[in-house]
Amino acid sequence: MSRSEIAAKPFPLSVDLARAALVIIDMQRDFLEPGGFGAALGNDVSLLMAAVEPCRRMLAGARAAGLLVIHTREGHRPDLSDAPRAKVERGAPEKRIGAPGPMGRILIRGEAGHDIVPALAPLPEEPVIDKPGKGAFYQTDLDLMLRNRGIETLLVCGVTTEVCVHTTVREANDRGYRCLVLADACASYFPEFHEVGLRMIAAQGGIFGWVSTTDTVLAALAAQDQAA
Ligand code: TIU
Repeated sequence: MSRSEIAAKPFPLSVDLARAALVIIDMQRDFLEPGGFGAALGNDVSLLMAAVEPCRRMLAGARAAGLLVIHTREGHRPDLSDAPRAKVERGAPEKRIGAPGPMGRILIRGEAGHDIVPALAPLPEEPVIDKPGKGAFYQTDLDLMLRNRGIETLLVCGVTTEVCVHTTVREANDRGYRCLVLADACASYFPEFHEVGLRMIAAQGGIFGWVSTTDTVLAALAAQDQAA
């Protein structure tokens, strides 16, 4: 497979698509749907729904091009043994991790709210990384999985831009992966944090990575398909 030049900020990124993976961060019902954790924290969850369609298009394009697709979910064991007290003991007790909510216990594995939204449901062969933290590398086997596949570049999308997407991109950058963040396929409860979060990634010559769009990356994937 040949290399593709993908237009991005702060400069075009040359990507070997055979060594690229799509990583979709935490597109879970708890964050996106009314009644979940995000809503319990007082957020307007409709802001996050804007990322679903771009993620769906990116997912379809990545699948068609044969890219490795990895999904992540933030959540904890039902006994909360993997949840630091410092993370759990925040906010009103009835809205904390593990508390009962309309979609089951908030951010608990196996509960309906912990699931990925139906539009982005993983296929059986697509790895799902269950992570106890904001970053997808912390206490998971993501790095091992990527190295076993020879992955060099991560196409990253999901929610929220400045929390789990940012933390994951920073972790990946320190581990030597090139991260291309798909701006329109990420979202935040705070539009200004989304904007500034993306600017922070591409600033200083791409201090954490590159920022592009779903359409730009889909066009690169399609061009590569035609060349093949
Ligand atoms: N996935 C993720 O970003 N987890 C969060 O808790 N995000 C918030 O913005 N709260």
